[in-house]
Amino acid sequence: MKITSAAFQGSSPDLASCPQSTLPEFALIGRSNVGKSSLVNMLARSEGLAKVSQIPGKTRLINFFTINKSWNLVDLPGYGYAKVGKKERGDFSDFVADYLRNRPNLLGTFVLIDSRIPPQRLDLEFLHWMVSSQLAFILAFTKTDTLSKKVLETNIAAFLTRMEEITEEPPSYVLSSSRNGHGRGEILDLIDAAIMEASEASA
Ligand SMILES: Nc1nc2c(ncn2[C@@H]2O[C@H](COP(=O)(O)OP(=O)(O)OP(=O)(O)O)[C@@H](O)[C@H]2O)c(=O)[nH]1
Ligand SMILES: [Mg+2]
Repeated sequence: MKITSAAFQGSSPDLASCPQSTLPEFALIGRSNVGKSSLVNMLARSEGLAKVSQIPGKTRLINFFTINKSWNLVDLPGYGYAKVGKKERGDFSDFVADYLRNRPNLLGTFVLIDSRIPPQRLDLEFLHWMVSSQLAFILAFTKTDTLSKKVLETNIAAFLTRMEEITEEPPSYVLSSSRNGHGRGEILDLIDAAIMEASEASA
């Protein structure tokens, strides 16, 4: 898929105030700092479209971007944002749960996982919630530019092994780097295929 336009549509603090849209929508979720906003910019090839920060907890609202005037990409606030001095927030916001469960035009969700580190309890808890909520997802292992192929393979295998505790079905996954564009074509192809499939199903 060629990206010809990418436009910020607005930010919403809850599901009720999300822009009404019938366009197919794809959301990015994952722990704070995992690289959601960077991935929006990488996919759109538009630096600065979504705000990126080294400080976790940058994205606090549901941010909407319309790509090629034909589908939406949604940058969600991360979970596990730890405020200094406060207990780590394991639970993610109710409004994000509400969005994921009830947004009518949401077609796909990418759950971003930091490929550099061992499986994290917060990610596994979140994925457990996704599975028990019967929400489909694709895993996207981020920041692959920082690792050798061997370490990357080991880390992904470790994560997939832990996923077996959550679901019998092996999850679909992609590898990505916002630094070098790794995975961009594959993610856009998945989005393209999901849009095609949905339009055929509704025809
Ligand atoms: N090396 C490397 N760094 C990355 C990559 N993607 C993001 N980063 C860095 O990781 C940090 C967090 O990136 P963001 O895109 O803001 O992460 P986020 O998931 O949107 O974070 P919150 O909005 O806080 O939930 C920034 O310093 C980015 O430059 C990547 O693919 N490779
Ligand atoms: Mg962000």
